[in-house]
Amino acid sequence: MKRLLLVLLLGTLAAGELVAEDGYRLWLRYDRFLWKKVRESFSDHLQTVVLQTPSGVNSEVLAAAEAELIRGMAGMIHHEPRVYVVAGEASADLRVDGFAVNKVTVDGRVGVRITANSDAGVLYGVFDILRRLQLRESMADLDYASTPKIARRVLNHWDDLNRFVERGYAGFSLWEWPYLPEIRSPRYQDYGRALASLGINGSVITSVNANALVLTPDYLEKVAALADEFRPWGVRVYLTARFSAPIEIGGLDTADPLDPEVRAWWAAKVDEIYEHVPDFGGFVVKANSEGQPGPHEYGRDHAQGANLLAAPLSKNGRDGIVMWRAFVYDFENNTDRVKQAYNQFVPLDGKFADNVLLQIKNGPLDFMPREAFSPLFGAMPQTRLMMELQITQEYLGASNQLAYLAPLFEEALDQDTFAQGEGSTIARVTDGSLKGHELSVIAGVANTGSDRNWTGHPLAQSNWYAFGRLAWDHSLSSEEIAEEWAQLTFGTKEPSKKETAAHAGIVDILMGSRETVVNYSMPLGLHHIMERGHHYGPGPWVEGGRPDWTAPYYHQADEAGLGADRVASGSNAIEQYAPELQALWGDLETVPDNLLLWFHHAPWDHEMDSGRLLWDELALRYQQGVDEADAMLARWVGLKREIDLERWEATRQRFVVQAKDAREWRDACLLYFQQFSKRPLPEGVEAPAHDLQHYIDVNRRYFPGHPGEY
Ligand code: BDP
Repeated sequence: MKRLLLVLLLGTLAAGELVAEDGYRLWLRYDRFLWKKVRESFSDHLQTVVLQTPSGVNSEVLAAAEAELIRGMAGMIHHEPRVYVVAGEASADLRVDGFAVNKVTVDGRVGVRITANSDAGVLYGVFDILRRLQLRESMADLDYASTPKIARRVLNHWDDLNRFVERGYAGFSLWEWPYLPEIRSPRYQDYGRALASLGINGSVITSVNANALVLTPDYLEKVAALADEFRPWGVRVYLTARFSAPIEIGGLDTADPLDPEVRAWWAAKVDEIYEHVPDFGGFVVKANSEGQPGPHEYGRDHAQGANLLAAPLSKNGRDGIVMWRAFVYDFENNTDRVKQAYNQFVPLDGKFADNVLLQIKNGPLDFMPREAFSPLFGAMPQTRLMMELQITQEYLGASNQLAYLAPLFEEALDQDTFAQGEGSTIARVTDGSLKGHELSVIAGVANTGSDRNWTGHPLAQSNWYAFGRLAWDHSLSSEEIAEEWAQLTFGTKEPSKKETAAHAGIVDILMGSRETVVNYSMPLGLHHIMERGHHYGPGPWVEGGRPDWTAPYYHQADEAGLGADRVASGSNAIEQYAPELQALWGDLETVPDNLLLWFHHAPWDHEMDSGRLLWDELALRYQQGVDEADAMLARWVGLKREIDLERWEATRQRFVVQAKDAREWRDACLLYFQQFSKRPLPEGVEAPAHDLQHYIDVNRRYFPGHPGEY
């Protein structure tokens, strides 16, 4: 009886820990370890912490580091170490933000020393130790160093000044513009802290579809307030620059980059920004793309446009940069859209100032579930190139569906361009090591918003986390990152066997999820067959208006076959890649299944690697996607007792939606393509629930992240 009571009591305690998690704390939960003995086994090794930087002065960044250290250790092991701030150089290998950790003994007290060449480096060292502690890694013999491979690791927020977030699926913008600069949400600190915990050191706080108003004096006061909030966390603020700002807010009648008055206007504007934000990071510019103004209006090219802004950003010892976006394609151009950026930019190689980077999306089209990489990464040897990834799930189910994106990011980073022989990966292009550039940048389009849990889907936090971890170290594997994240985000006070199994379950679910979305939405290299506008759900029939915003432009379905012809018989986009890749991808026999329909218009009876015909394979992939979505839901349901109720239920509901959406994709796409293939569904594929018209008639009207119709 006594034993039973004890079991019941322990059971209640354990269950109690599982309640009341709303996701706000992200991966920084710092819950106290349950057993005193375990706590002591850690605190014994952490009696002292020495923070060593060149200044040795307790700056606001070091104060944040120290406070975090205390918060984490007091939280987890109920112990406050003695903290010393001392002066001293670290090794040059650690560059600006890296840190080294080793054991020390001060006055007979054992502990650790974190050394870095900057205060931010120490801050990152603190977060690293706290992560290890959360993961219950031994603190006994710490002796390691970590240096980010990429110098600037930035989030891009597509946030408008009215707090609408373009392609945002987690509420409104975090920036409460109307209340700034005086009233400052406590969330700004939590945001900065989350970024610092990942080593993200920059935030572009305004949308690429820029509003010049943010550069007016009133708004610069507000920008300065946000910069002040983020500074203790080592996060610098960047803005988007609207190219026509000299006209819109400057009273000039031109924005011509070669006009002296325009140059003087930008120079004065940049001075004014630095008066407000002395560590301002620089600008992102979307020019001459999707209706945004740019240098082409004045017969000037992208380099002339970028250099106009680059000049004042590098004046007076400033280290501001311009991230000039390569996401450009013309309204009046009938060249295959995926070829256009390369055609526009390659002739400009060598013409950009040293503080300009070309910001290139991973693929040449637009953040599809899978794309071939942008050929620009293998071109332009004399230009600094950076990669832009999309963390928000514009084309992968918004925050209703799970698509753990680390495998996508990893695929993009590991892709070999062959620009300078084998091993010229995009990771090495982006981190500058291929061409020996010190200035390197990576950007991720944020998935954060005002939702209590930051990202809408509770598991979408993993994508923010994964971007940050890969930006710091692109050699980490997506699986390692998933394991860390699952433990940090769902671990309880005392990991049990059951809990470890639950985490393994979460990791499995995460790891398969991106490919699942590919399977039920755009398998085998299909792309851009989603609904118009909000981009959620199937739309292979979308026609009318600009051809390059329709679906048939990309899938080219006809009675002969399916897929975009991008070899010599078609647009020949393949010629923009290295010969090694042309040989591999240009041949219908050697192209991998997952890029088949990206490069080829393949006959319906084309024989696939599996031995099946294209049509059958396509149908079975769609079915596989549905089966996998069902399996994710079932697996998640099975984890109920191991996960706190709030996050479990919020996630479960989304998996139900995902399984339903997967069916809609499968049925809609197969019915649509069947009009061309005129073949029956192979065995194993469920019959569609409705006719094609039913799916065409679906009208979601309003969907988050897109203005929509009411
Ligand atoms: C597309 C989005 C659009 C963005 C554009 C961009 O649909 O909202 O403005 O990219 O990156 O993916 O500029």
